[in-house]
Amino acid sequence: MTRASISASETSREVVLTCPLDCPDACRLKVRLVTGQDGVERAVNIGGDSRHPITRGFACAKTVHYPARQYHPERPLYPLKKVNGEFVRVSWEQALDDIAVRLREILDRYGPQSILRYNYAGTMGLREGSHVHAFFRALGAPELEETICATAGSAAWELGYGSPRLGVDPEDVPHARLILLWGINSLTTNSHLTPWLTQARKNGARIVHIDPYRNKTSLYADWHLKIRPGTDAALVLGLSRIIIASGWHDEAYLARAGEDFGAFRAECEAWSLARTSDVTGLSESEIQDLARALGTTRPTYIRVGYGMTRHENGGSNLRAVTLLPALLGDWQHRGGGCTLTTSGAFALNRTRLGAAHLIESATPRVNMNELASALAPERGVKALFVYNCNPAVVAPDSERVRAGMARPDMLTVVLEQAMTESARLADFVLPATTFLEHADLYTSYGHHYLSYNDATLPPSGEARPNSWVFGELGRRLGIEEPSLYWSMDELLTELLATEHPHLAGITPEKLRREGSVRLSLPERFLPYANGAHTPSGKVRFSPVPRHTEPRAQLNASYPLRLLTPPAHHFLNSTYGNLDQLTRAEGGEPQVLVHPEDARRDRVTDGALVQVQSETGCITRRVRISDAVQRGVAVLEGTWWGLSAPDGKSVNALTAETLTDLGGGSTFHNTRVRLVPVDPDRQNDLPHHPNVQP
Ligand SMILES: Nc1nc2c(c(=O)[nH]1)N[C@H]1C(S)=C(S)[C@@H](COP(=O)(O)OP(=O)(O)OC[C@H]3O[C@@H](n4cnc5c(=O)[nH]c(N)nc54)[C@H](O)[C@@H]3O)O[C@H]1N2
Ligand SMILES: Nc1nc2c(c(=O)[nH]1)N[C@H]1C(S)=C(S)[C@@H](COP(=O)(O)OP(=O)(O)OC[C@H]3O[C@@H](n4cnc5c(=O)[nH]c(N)nc54)[C@H](O)[C@@H]3O)O[C@H]1N2
Ligand code: SF4
Ligand SMILES: [Mo]
Repeated sequence: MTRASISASETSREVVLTCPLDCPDACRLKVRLVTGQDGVERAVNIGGDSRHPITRGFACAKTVHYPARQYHPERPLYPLKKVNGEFVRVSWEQALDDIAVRLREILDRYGPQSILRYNYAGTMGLREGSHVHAFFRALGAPELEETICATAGSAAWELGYGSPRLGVDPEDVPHARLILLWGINSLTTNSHLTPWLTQARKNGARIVHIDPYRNKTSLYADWHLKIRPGTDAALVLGLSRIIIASGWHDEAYLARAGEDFGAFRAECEAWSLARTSDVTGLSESEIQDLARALGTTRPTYIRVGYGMTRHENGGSNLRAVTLLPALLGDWQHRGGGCTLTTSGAFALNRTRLGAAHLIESATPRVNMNELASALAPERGVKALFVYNCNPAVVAPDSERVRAGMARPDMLTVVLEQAMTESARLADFVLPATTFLEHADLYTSYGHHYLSYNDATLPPSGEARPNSWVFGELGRRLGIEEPSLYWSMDELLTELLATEHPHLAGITPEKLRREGSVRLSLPERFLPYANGAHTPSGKVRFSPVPRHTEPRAQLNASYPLRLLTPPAHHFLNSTYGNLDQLTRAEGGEPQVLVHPEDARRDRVTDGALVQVQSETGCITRRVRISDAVQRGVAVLEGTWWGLSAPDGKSVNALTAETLTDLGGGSTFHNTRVRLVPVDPDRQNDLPHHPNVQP
């Protein structure tokens, strides 16, 4: 239904709500709601709020399609129970009673360590995303270490700067005169930074993109440096050697606010221009030009992404980059410095969020990147609860994850808004409400506005918020922990119960009234102008970041490094079931290969190939392109396996290998080879309904 087709008997209104998705922008969305002749109100149109300083009137290419997701014909609207391999509709009473009985048996026989939650940031809402963990913590279930995305970056940042992790205010970016977009495809993954970058460029800034392949951000930037994957620390050390030798570093800042700079300076000595060029794949003149630009342009703003951390040594690589603004003193200038995340500025009182106060040092822990192994029968997990997450697609070693979820002796419960491949593997699918249907509080990791959404639409079908489901299960199991049953109001009051200056004047009433409220930051927010939050109060250069080659080196058997970065039209696997968005991404997942690699491996443009790694094998169509460099293949997007020729996720190839810091994921670490699929055998591949003809 479009606006023009609203007839006289229909009424419409507009609300402004925060986008709940895992994206730094946390946009304020203008949602047009129309009440049809059937009396049911529906969201028909989504755009950006023009009054919001960050959203600036546009939603991204993905979320304008949210109504199609909300009303997707396959959205689960009733509880489903798998009986003899088929889903049958059951009542909530029956689903919850059955699950509670099974849980009681499992608890009595195997104890709480046999019950695992698996969740991530399908919603960024603090209630439906984080607070619901209270159920598992009250049971004493294992703690899930939420490492799939950000912990390598967090650990790297905290080594240098301590906690909380603070970043440059995006609204200050127009003051920068040199901008490095380093290991981030920001036009895709942080699109509401773009207007600030463009403003800076109008003010005279030069924009550089440092990324192994050419994507939207490289085309937007003034200069693209096609760095070899996993070599960012080498580049930083090589640049720093030139900067220090030229006297471009800020000695006064380093003396006042730096710790152990001498050790860093000594490490740089080993990085001659020739060696840096050899390791990074950049030319000597590229490195020299970048060093000069960095050394002589103040303020310099560096936007780093989590992307570059997804390598074996990704923590050290990111850490090296984040030290540059301390070397150059950029933190003292408005618009200068580095942003990994702005999330640390949201100084909420999180002590009892998700009943975190119940976690004990003896509580067993499961690193979420190691789900495939955690679900092996001998590990003793008997019940798996998945919410806000799609592990059958997004977790490493996804074929083994799928096998674990499907174990006949495993109770697998999936709370979902979409009939994902994870949901299809479940014993129970519990229909979840969307952000249009439940209230929540949202922080951001790309700006400094805290926002609140009311529940706007009634739930579709019998969908229920995650918080309702875990409250109902808690009652059935006799859980007495009060925080599990908190209302939105109670949680809001708790989270805002702090004297922290960033939250001064922010009350539940103000949030309700205004929807989105800027944190009470100082007029000039220069978080590390005088040091950091380490024990010494200084930016720590030791342990010195070093360059290390990955253990899994390329060789004749595995000549390509596979990168699997985000797609422009999906948000992780969210939106991967909408035809209009899979079409915009080319209809099916494709592997980008450099012409010379294609020639060597005898693969042709448009042909199907097997992509083989040490973990698994998938079938994909080849796109030959010089957007990638030699020795690197790129598969954009965590597509639904259902959209691929073989039904598998790209993560059938990726391994549980953890990063050097923070136990993070290594999605860009995989070495692969390509094996052409015999054209005569291409028709033998199983047919999958999502593949576009
Ligand atoms: N459209 C869209 N937006 C998204 C997402 C999405 O799926 N789609 N996902 C959201 C989520 S969950 C996150 S965590 C964020 C960030 O999501 P990330 O996956 O961290 O993506 P980026 O930060 O953009 O970084 C990806 C870029 O890093 C590059 N890269 C890979 N290895 C290296 C390396 O060794 N060195 C350097 N310099 N670069 C490297 C890749 O080529 C790619 O261009 O984006 C969020 N926004
Ligand atoms: N190969 C490869 N794999 C990757 C990445 C990569 O770059 N390459 N990126 C990684 C990164 S950075 C991340 S963050 C993870 C993300 O992985 P996930 O956190 O799994 O993110 P999504 O794939 O978007 O799936 C989120 C699911 O949550 C559901 N959901 C949303 N809101 C709610 C709600 O309120 N209630 C319930 N019950 N469900 C809800 C959505 O319908 C959706 O199916 O993937 C990782 N996987
Ligand atoms: S996904 Fe990101 S860019 Fe798109 S509307 Fe949501 S917050 Fe904004
Ligand atoms: Mo992420």
